Amino acid sequence: MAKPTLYGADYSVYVRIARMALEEKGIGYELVPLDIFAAEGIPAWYLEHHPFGRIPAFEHDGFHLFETGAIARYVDEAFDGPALQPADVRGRARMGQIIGLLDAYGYRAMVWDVAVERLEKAAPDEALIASGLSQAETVLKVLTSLKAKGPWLLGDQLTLVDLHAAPIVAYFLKVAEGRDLLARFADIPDWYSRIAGRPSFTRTEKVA
Ligand SMILES: N[C@@H](CCC(=O)N[C@@H](CS)C(=O)NCC(=O)O)C(=O)O
Repeated sequence: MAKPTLYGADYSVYVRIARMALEEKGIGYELVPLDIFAAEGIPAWYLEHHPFGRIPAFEHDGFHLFETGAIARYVDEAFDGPALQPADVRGRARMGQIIGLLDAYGYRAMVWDVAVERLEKAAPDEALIASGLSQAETVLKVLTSLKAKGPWLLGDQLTLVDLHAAPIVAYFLKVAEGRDLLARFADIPDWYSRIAGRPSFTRTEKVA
């Protein structure tokens, strides 16, 4: 089968989620660099791949996709390798629920409102950070309550949920407020250490 292509940058949380899925499946892929924040703007050709101008976008054998959740599911189903989705209906429903809540309530609060605001701004907006932390606390509470018994978020099987959550949490942990908050949730730090030890995680770390 032809090698898939992923368009994106190594600093991106969502690109990393897609890359982790490819790595866990053991699939060779080409990462075409696309800096969404480049001073010269988003190249016009890229809008053919992603009309909303986000990263990543994906292509395999003439099949084009964007939206990381869809890319990761395609990668799991189109290629050989360990299954990254639960076999049972309720497990898959839980997977969809957690990925959905991370996208809707976790990413912006944890990555942008807390981590990027604290790390990148000369005069961080403390009210934004506080509201981001409050939302992050709810996300972590819910993750803790939905986490199944076992090493991974859905139990004994490593799934796309772990791969979706890890890059978001990793970004949040770049700042002290993120580390302090996470430490208050018994199971999640252990889960994080486990996923952070996977080659799919270390191989997709941003090179400084
Ligand atoms: N819903 C999209 C979100 C992708 C996304 O927001 N990517 C970020 C990088 S991590 C991005 O492209 N940001 C550019 C921007 O916000 O303009 C997905 O699931 O792929």
